[in-house]
Amino acid sequence: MQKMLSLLSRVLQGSAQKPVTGAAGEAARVIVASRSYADFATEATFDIKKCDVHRLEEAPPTTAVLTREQGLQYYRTMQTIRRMELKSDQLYKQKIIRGFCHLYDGQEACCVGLEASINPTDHLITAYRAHGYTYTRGVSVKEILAELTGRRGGCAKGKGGSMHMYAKNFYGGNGIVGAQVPLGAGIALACKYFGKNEICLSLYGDGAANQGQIFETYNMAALWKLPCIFICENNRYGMGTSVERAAASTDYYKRGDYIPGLRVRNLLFILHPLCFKVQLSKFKFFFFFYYLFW
Ligand SMILES: Cc1ncc(C[n+]2csc(CCOP(=O)(O)OP(=O)(O)O)c2C)c(N)n1
Ligand SMILES: [Mg+2]
Repeated sequence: MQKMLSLLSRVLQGSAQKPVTGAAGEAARVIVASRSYADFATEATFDIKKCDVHRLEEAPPTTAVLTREQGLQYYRTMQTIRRMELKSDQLYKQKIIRGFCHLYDGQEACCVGLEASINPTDHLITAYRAHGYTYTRGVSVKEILAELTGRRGGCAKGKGGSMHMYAKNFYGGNGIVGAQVPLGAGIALACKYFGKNEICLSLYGDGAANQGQIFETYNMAALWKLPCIFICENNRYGMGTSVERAAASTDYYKRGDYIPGLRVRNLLFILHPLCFKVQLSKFKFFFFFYYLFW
């Protein structure tokens, strides 16, 4: 990856300059090739689009500082997931992956940002588009691909496939749309019951957001003050039906009513762990995020 980045930077440098031929050109190429990471800035500040809030007094900060290490780590993780998903796509079409194969390409920033914002001891449960979270929760690409191709070395011994992957503090991979949301509240209840200072992230798609069990869960989570964060990953479609055709209100971040909510439009925000950490320590309970992907 480092080689790739330095190559990219060389390419960009080269294309920004006029082509130089002969000995001068050769010297220029040597100079460009000798650029190293040390030449780059150690951190960068990003502007973040203001988030819409519901029942929150203040919105998260509108700027974020990202160090080079953070940036490279996030980029590398997102690239790995993208490549893994594109390969899986190909393997599925070649019928080497059989059964289901629900890809996560395009939504990588979500799982990478969320993982950067929580502790490994925190808990996470998601719907059936689980490959990205399986990776960010610590399972190797090899084990994920082995699982997808039904091999013994897979993270569920090859018996779970695309929808049923698990890892430490990661509860899948759930094929029944919406069913993981109450399960997530149950995990949060266990955290509270055992007096652990941990939280559970409970993810679902826009296609699940109109289900009754989700509203029952909001109610119980708010009533019992569970350390649960509900996250609606809105990619605007559920089985090809657009959110406008499926939902009377697409303001998913307000759905919890008594639960504070936040609408996140800028994916760079997700790539900034500090924003989340500040927010988490401040509000802790019933956080409700909303992501958009376009
Ligand atoms: C209870 C239930 N009903 C229907 C389905 C069939 N189904 C599979 S995926 C899907 C749409 C899910 O959309 P969304 O939650 O937005 O997830 P996305 O595919 O966009 O990630 C449906 C209805 C199911 N798996 N479970
Ligand atoms: Mg969707």
